[in-house]
Amino acid sequence: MCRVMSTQQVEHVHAALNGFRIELPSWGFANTGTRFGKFLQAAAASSIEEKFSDAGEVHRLTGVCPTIALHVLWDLPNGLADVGRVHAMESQHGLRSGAINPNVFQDQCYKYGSLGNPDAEIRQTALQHLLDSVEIGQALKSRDISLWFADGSNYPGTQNIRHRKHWFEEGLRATHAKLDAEQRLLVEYKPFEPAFYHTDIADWGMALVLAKSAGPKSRVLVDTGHHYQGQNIEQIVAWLLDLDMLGGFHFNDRKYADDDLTMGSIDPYQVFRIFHEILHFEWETGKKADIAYMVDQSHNLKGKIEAMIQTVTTAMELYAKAALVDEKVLAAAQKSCSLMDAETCLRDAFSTDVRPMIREWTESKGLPADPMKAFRESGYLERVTAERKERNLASVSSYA
Ligand code: RM4
Ligand code: MN
Ligand code: MN
Repeated sequence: MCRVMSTQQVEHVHAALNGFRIELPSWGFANTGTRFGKFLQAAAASSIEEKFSDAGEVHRLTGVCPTIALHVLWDLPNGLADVGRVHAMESQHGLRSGAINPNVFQDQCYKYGSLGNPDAEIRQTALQHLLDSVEIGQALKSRDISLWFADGSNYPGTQNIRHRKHWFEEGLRATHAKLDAEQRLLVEYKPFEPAFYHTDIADWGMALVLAKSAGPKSRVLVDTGHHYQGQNIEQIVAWLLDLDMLGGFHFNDRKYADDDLTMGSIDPYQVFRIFHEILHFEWETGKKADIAYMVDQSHNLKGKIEAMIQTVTTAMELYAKAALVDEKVLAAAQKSCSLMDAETCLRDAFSTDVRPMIREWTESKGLPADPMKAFRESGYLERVTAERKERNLASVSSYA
């Protein structure tokens, strides 16, 4: 049986938290909605300055999110010309730029796709944006270019799936060729939405094939919301780890589709199982898995900064629980097929209340023991609400 909460295990949790970082998405602080409309929040960030400020606040309170992922079109609409401003914000808010997310899904020209578009000129436009994004990444010294494509089709027979695959291979190879030695290309997959018949990069197998063909600095990005119901995500994680092809995560939770709910809100055991596969791999191989943990959420109803603080706290708790798994006992139980003992080993760790250990850890770092409470007492929300209210509530939002 597993024993939890020994001094050694507490130390193990603290060591795990020392190495734990999670990246916040700039777009998680902005007004976003469903396809039926947006409910506007008075305190939402509507400029990159405000997104940096909000993310800086979350990092100040939690200590584990020093980077902010940027979406090129939304955050650097002038491309490279905006890099100077971003540098200034980095030092002002004590953050660094994280993954650079190109946007080849929003402009009108991408109606029938970007890299997979049958029109060579549009493919070239998309490629140019990806190459510009690589340059932005270099200028910001950000490591990852994180690629998500909306490409696909809505009706059977309307597109040549194989041609589109070849165009993706070409485009990704050309993008990879522009990376410098420090950069990586992360390829994200998603089975549906906005395309509802076929999506060009629909699952981890397709992402893996494309990442492999693009070049050695490519890896697969797993967005936890981008799977069919019931799919075993931790098995995908285990395979990608074994292949040295797991580049990062977009964490969020869902009940039905790509719901972008806060991490662990629906199924915390799922996140725990993912972290467990990673920590078990590290224990067994003695290697540190080189994975970018990122949040990709859309907070329509929850207060955006509070949702982010809650997410970071949840991530730390689930990571700490996974660090409590007694790897040795588990490995022995797996080997002898002692099913009850193996499963109990996981469940003991998952059931442990790690909050006191995390509080100890945060206090030892000079961070607030309860970041949500500290946020509510800081007056930050009242201040930004007053500053941003007028502009936010004046923006219109409708479905049709
Ligand atoms: C997609 C995908 C991408 C994200 C966009 C906004 O569904 O998850 O990672 O950048 O949404
Ligand atoms: Mn994503
Ligand atoms: Mn998504």
